[in-house]
Amino acid sequence: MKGIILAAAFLLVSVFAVPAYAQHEIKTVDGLKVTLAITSVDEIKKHPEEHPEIKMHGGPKGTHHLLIHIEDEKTGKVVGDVSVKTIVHNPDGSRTEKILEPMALAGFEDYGNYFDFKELGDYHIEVAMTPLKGAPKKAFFVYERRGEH
Ligand SMILES: [Cu+2]
Repeated sequence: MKGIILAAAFLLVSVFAVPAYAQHEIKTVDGLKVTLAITSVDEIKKHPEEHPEIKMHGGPKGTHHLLIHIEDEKTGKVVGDVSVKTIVHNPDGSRTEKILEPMALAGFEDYGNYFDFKELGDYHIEVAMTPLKGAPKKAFFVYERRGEH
């Protein structure tokens, strides 16, 4: 799989709650537009007022907060009734599987959890999505951890 560098996002907080400091990337799969956003816990702690993540999932566990936002490709409607599981293939070859918890941010249903991305290197992230109706879908991302955040 070819890696894509997730560009640091200098966008303002947009219609959904991807934090300004998050690295993010969008993939479209089977009619769903899937956004992955990763924010370091250090950044979250520096800007707690901008980051509702600080109170999520029982507080920051791990080094990074991972958020998935799903929209219908055609209508642009937020899809909030999906079971989302993430399988992370870490740079050292180990795997981390976690259920992403629904998180209501700014009135939208997103999905997230904390992960340990301690090592520099490539994290191959499989996002397995099971909609209430319809077939399960998978989106693949590569998070290239190169520096401090
Ligand atoms: Cu969260």
